[in-house]
Amino acid sequence: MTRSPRRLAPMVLLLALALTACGGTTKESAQSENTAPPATESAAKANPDAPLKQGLKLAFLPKQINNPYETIVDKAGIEAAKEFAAQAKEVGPSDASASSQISYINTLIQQGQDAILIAANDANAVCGPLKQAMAKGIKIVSYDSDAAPECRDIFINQASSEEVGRSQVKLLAEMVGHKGEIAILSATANATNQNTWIDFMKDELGKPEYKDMKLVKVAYGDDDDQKSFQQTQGLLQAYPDLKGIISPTTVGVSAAARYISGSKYKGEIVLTGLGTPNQMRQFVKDKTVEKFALWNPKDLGYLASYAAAALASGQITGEQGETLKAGKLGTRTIGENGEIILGPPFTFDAGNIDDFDF
Ligand code: RAM
Repeated sequence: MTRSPRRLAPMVLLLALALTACGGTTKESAQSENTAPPATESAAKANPDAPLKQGLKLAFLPKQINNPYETIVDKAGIEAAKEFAAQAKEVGPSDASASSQISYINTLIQQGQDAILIAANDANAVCGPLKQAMAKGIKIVSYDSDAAPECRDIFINQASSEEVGRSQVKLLAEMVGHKGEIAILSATANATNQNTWIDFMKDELGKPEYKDMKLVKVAYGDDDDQKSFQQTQGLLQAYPDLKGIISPTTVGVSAAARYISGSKYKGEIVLTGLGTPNQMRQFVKDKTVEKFALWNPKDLGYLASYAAAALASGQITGEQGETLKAGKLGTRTIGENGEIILGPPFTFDAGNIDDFDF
């Protein structure tokens, strides 16, 4: 890889620090509103000099296992765990639902994992079981899609949620000439990450420069390839004047591209979103898609793995201001609400897509 989104990391770190400096609700204050914080958490004190424990058991619980994006993230996290002699694995459902994740959390508690890393399908529905895990001393790292802050120790966010939401609108607006009806094809209706991004998209669309753009529909493909394909077809039939679609999910944007590339809408409708270069390459080459964005999913898994180990070893507790030593990614500071931001979204197009292989 010659041009990596990772190179932009220092900028994001600055952004994260700037956001931190703005203040707001800290994880500590969020927890104090909770009537029953886990006893293990309130007593914990960070010891930055503690060595990483050997033989830690880490379990990645993605939104669903048959999502190529989640596979890249988790595989990289499992690889990273070898650097500190931990045993890491991935378990999870084949559908992106919170109820399916709950039974996995219960099993992981019984197995006595040292940390559970979860991409939550619903911020609140997984909260009860996660709290039970925390009460047993299991560290909880949310990554990709956050759980409610009181149900995890730290959230490894792939990019600033605000930056993702606003930049997706800007990208589409440039390509449709700031005019016309647009739609969003999302993942599941309860996905924390997509819903946060969509809120920022709506806020961005409220600015005067987008007065001639109208969001007509938010559709949900549930991060299921077939459903996302059908939802794309449905959107184009229901809204004949539609000019653009944003699909902020790798599953959705690739399914939408596949539908459009084989339809009469190719060349008529602008599609952008968040996709992996390997899934989107053919649709950029055949000119179905001009530009889309993402970050480095391997780094997300890597950073989450180090965060889990640092928590389980007592180096950090997840409080704002603590620093995480994250191997080749260097040192990261925990921002407000117990969040670490990986890096900014990166835009892929025909000129750079062949530089990437993930
Ligand atoms: C899909 C999932 C994931 C999201 C990416 C961009 O793979 O919905 O949560 O972060 O897209």
